[in-house]
Amino acid sequence: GGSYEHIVVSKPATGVRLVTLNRPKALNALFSPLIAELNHALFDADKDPEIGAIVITGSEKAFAAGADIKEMKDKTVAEVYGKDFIENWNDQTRVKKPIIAAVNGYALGGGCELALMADIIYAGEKAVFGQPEIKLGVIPGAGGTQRLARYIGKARASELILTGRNFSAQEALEWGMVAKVFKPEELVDQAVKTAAEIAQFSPLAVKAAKEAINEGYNLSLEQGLKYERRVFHTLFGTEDQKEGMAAFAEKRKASFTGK
Ligand code: CO8
Repeated sequence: GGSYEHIVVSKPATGVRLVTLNRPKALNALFSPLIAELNHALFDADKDPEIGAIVITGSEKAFAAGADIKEMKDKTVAEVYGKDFIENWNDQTRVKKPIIAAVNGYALGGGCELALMADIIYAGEKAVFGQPEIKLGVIPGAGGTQRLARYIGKARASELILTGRNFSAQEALEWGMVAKVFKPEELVDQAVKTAAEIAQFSPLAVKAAKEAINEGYNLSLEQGLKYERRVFHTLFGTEDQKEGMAAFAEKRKASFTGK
């Protein structure tokens, strides 16, 4: 990852790619060059057969304090609409491998939305989430009004988005937006540990599980169940299914190959 300026990329465990947002002077405010690097790193990990899961994190002070207000403030409609401003900011959602967002510190505006695009959010005890866009004369633009409302419910999302108030890791945990909360200094290690656990399973089954969960969000329950069953059936064509079930019957650890 030596070619990146605003992120740091590493391999902290077998099968895991860790992407650390690294624009400390602006609290990891998201601007186009950072998003371009993030997307590059994510698609690179998605293609890499050695990688089974991805962790995105920031610093202890900030996961990301939102879109870069200084970059945005003078833009006109002709520029933002005409040039599809932030159109590629949700490219993360096209990544097929599981992504864990490990959130310490501020995850505000686009930072909160970036976390909401991940498959799993782990938070540090002192994480601060929020969609403060209303205070800037705009609204969330990358899923805040959509994903947040679906994940924590319309009433809660409306209260947060309309007041712009921050919310805590504890609230996010109670509402089911965050999967687990850890001590700030243990957060990234725990996220990496979970990612490593996921990475040891069949990459085909992992990909299928993520796909079925996400597909279901856009479908009725009946369509979603049908989709799930088809994907479930398809996995019986894999060597990994044979290996996984044979290993259980033979009381040994399965060794998956992605075939
Ligand atoms: N944009 C640009 N610069 C920022 C941002 C930001 N969002 N957040 C912080 N910074 C900069 C500050 O300007 C400051 O720079 P400088 O030292 O040059 O003055 C530096 O980071 C440190 O910040 P503070 O001095 O303010 O640090 P504090 O600890 O006092 O406060 C806060 C931290 C509370 C996080 C504060 O910085 C803050 O309120 N930031 C703005 C939060 C915000 O409103 N975010 C929403 C932005 S709008 C948005 O995200 C729209 C989403 C669009 C889609 C995105 C798709 C992914």
